[in-house]
Amino acid sequence: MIWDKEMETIKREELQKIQLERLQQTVARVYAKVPFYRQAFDKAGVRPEDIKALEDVRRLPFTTKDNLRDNYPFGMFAVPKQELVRIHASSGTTGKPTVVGYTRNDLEVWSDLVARIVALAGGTAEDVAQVAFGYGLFTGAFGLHYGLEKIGATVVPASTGNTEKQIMLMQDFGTTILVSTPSYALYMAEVAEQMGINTSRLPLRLGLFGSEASTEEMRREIERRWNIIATDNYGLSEIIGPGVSGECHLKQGMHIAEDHFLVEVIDPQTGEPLPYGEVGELVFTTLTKEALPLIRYRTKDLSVLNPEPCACGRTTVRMEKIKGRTDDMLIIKGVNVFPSQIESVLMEMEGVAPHYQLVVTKKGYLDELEIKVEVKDEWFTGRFKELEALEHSITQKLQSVLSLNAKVRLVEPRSLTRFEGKAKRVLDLRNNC
Ligand code: DLL
Repeated sequence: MIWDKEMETIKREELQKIQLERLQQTVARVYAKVPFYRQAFDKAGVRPEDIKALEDVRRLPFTTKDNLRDNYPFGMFAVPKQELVRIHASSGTTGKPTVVGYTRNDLEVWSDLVARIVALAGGTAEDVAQVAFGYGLFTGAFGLHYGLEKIGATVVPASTGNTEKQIMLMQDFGTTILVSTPSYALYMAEVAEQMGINTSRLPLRLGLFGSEASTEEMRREIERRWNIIATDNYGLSEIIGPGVSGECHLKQGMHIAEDHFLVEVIDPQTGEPLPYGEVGELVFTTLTKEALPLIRYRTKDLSVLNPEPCACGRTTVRMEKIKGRTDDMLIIKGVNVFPSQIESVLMEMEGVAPHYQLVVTKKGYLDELEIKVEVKDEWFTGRFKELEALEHSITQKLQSVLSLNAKVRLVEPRSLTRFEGKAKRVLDLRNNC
């Protein structure tokens, strides 16, 4: 089912007309209501009337997370506080979080966009959906919650943690959709297996996974462990939360809600726009947000856009799975590498469990990388020679595929930390060295 057929299958020229109209309105509104934008536009020498075509968006300055932080908590909002009906925040690892707000209309739009994501993946009113994202300031749980309700699914707001209980609820309530991060889905499968449950006998059929990067190899592993279809969806608090884009059942890229978000891909170094098909940083301009409209927000997420209409019938631009973040890239002995590339290599190796940790240290001026990899139960026989050979072949493979010179260390099954929310697989000790 296509949730909003008119918009999701719209002709490009018609879409662009709507986008331009909405862009002009947004630019005029932020110029009038948000002092930060008035100053930034004045400094860039651009006025709302200058936006005559969609390409003119390039004349506008970028917005960054730092801009939001500097205007903490409500300085970037375009409506008075009494018009806000919800506040969320994205968990900054250090310092103040990034605060985002919603008017009543923003919440309506948000739940509608998440309903699109659910329908895209194949969710229906018949489904029982267990939301295993943390309820709280994080946008994931509430975002999915209201979209699933809107479509008519039965929502189980399980939140994260208490994994054995999650599995019990899944069995007893007949959960058909699991909503979580990919890493938590994997951990849940492991716990279910330890509880002696045959996961393929459960009614679970579909995963709506997002909020963190995961590779195709990881998807296959989750699909195999749960015997489900695992779909990816993407979003970020600043733009709206989940609901920015999501995969359809064909799993050929995430359809972007372009009637609400204007997307660009830029060269992260120069800020120059890149054509379709090239990897770069995603930049979004909100087209309908009332409380927190953002102009050319730099996501730091790297992806590729594909404008080809999809076999599912939708015409919206698709973005490939996120390849990494500009601030995620490791430079190990002169070789640039993203954690996702390492994950892809590891997951292809026999004997390796889908749990790993990347430990980055500094020796002199050079960064060094140690990769801790869990061995599968059946491989952990204690025969030293075999383990040594496995370690060697992983090292070789990383060397040949990624030219990466890293130290591989095999560790016992179930010895690495498991994650209930976003996985933290990189341990950066460079400042401690
Ligand atoms: O993670 C929103 C969300 C919740 C999306 C639930 C999907 C499902 P933030 O906490 O603000 O918002 O984190 C946003 O998470 O810039 C990406 O780096 C990363 N991210 C989100 N979805 C994906 C995905 C939510 N599908 C940041 N693949 C973004 C890769 C993702 N990375």
